[in-house]
Amino acid sequence: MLDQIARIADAGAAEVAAAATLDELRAFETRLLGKKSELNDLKAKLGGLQPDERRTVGLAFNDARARLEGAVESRRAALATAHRAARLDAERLDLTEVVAGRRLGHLHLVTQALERLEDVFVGLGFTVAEGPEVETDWRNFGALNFPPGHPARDMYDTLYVDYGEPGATLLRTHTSPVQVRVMTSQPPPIYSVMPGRVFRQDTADATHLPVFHQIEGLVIDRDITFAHLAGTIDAFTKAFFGGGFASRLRPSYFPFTEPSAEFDIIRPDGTFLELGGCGMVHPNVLANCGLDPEEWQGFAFGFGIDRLAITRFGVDDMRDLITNDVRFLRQF
Ligand code: FA5
Repeated sequence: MLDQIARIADAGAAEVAAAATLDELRAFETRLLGKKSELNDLKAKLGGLQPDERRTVGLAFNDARARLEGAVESRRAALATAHRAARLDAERLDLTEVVAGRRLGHLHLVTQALERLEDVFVGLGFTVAEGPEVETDWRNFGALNFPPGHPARDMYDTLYVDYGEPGATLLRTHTSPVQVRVMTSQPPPIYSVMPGRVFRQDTADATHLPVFHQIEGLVIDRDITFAHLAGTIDAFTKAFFGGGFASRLRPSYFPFTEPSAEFDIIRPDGTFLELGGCGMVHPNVLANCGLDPEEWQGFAFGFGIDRLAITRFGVDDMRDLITNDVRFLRQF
């Protein structure tokens, strides 16, 4: 009987290892380990053996069963992995595939603008940092010198997230909370840009989207002045748009910068486009982030990437960026 059990186990294990599909494996499993299996038939004969013999054969029987079960499990895992890999391969969609000499896909124009912005700022000596899209009220507003109830909060039509205390968690309305993350996680000097997606309850129109992109810049070092800010914005404008473009700053107000300015780019034909806000980092913000305003100064800026992308690519209506019309997207 022992020989018979060993033979069943050897033959069964070989069969299982050769199973070509999951269905075939399931059939082998039923035949080898199911109620009507050869092993089960043998088991029924155990009762007729002497007690000593019964123990030895019983152990051999259990070993054979365990061996076959192990073989089935490992073959099942191998077939499942292969099946998954084959499926992924079959479903793979190559967006860069070239059909009849033309690419099928390419980066969205906002992504193209974002990557180019990062390149320009890395070329100017900045590092790139990122933060999450769901933020605390503290980083989005509080640390940036917007106390609760401050009227400047109304400028940002905020979308709150139902998490924790009411009003404590939100979808970030600008990339400025990443400034707070950077200042509280690394010592100055800091020269960073922070691109990302931001959210406001704005109605979509030709120049607004409810979900759009900004890039934030932050410099914290000793003896930083407004002249460094103006020089950086101008260097950026020329590097990004070309030598024929210039920049200009107009007085403005943000709670987290003092003084604050809006900055415009001036096109070679003399027309201008408002791009974003900037200013010297407010001493309260430095203190909120654990930095001594007597020792460290800095500037920050933040501007809209979607607005910059439509200008650069000559698009009239910002809503075209999100309608996913391939006839539009193909042009860029
Ligand atoms: C801010 O968001 C400030 N955090 C900018 C800043 C950073 C100031 C650092 C000082 C220091 P504002 O709300 O103005 O500011 O938005 C900045 C830019 O984002 C705008 O100039 C515009 O280019 C873009 N923007 C704002 N709202 C929208 C929108 N709904 N759709 C597309 N772009 C938008």
